[in-house]
Amino acid sequence: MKLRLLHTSDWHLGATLGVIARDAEHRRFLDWLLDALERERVDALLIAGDIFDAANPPATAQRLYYEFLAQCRARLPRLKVVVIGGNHDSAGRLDAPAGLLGALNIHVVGGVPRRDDKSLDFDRLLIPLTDAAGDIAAWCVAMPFIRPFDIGAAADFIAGVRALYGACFDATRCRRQAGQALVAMGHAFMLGGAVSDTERAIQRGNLDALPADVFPDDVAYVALGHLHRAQTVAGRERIRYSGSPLPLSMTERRYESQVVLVDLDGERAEVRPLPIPRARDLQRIPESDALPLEEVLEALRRLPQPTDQDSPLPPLVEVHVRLDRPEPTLKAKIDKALEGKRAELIAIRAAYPQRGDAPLAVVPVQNALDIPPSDIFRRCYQAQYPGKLPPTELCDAFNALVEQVQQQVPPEGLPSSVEEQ
Ligand SMILES: [Mn+2]
Repeated sequence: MKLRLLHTSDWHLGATLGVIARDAEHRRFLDWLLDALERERVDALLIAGDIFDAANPPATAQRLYYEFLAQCRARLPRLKVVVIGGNHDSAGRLDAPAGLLGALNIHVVGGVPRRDDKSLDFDRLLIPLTDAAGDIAAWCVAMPFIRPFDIGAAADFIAGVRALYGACFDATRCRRQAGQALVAMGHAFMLGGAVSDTERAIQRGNLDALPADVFPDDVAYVALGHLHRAQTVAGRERIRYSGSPLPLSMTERRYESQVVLVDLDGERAEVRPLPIPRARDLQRIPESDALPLEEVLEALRRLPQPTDQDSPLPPLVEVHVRLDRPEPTLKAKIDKALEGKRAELIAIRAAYPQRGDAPLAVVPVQNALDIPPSDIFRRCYQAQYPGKLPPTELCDAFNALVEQVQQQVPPEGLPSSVEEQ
């Protein structure tokens, strides 16, 4: 029994970079994805969490999501879609239309589903995937992002997660027949993963990182979300992060965005990454450390002018300047050098070497709310203790607090987190 899956994750619909919305890039990705699903004759699309960038996403982001799902139904009537919630998603918001979407063969699991008696709802966690002939070729364990309150009385977080997955695998083995593959989804931080700066919630440092053996050997493929760089886990080809479809920060600008095609044949899985065309480049000028202003201006003047063949989305540019004194006309000089160029300025970062290793960020097109809370925390600490970095335990505790606040369901009508404001 053969089945083809397409694995993607971490779309972060509604994300911005500075004040620049990413909707146009997301739309291009989703159009490309629809074509790929059709061309590759995919049977099931697995979306492994962080559909949205925030728990309370803007209407434009929700429209992208629902229009994509509608297009899936219109163009690929047989395609099964499985969506799990990530740490950025509101489980409740994702689950609200689950009944309606279920009628359209779109299976959504926003939060760990439980029945009235608090037992796991396996009818929602275990999803049969059917092949072109309509026969069940695989079972998918659709486990969303697991929050501490999901694990109940388990000794620790890892033991709790292991027990949750274990219960699902046991329940699947009861339903599954010979020749049917076992597939798992998850939105989690796995031990040894390569992290970027936009993956919120490295809870309690790396203490909660999951070992790969949470997934037993009879699981043919594990479709993971959370880390934004595409990667395998613990050297195992069939436990993968697809990574996000577009770079969400400057740190991610060189990631090779991809989705993963998985061919299941009984219990064997054949994996083939499919590169995603980049809709818009992110550039740091200069690529090396910050340079003196004149050299930076020269580099900006060398940038190309727009031509007719260009894509309509000019690169997003972050400029790094080394200054030895305040430069009141810095922004004006940079704007002038960029006049008529094919570039959109998102930030100027100025470093004053004599102040030690704490560069002062000049953020002309952002407001304070776009600065990550961890940055603000570090700056406050350094204002009190000049030249010192806050200890790791203190940063972990602060990040855990931020995470708690951001995951709280906001009162009606209020934005849920700082990104929303
Ligand atoms: Mn993410």
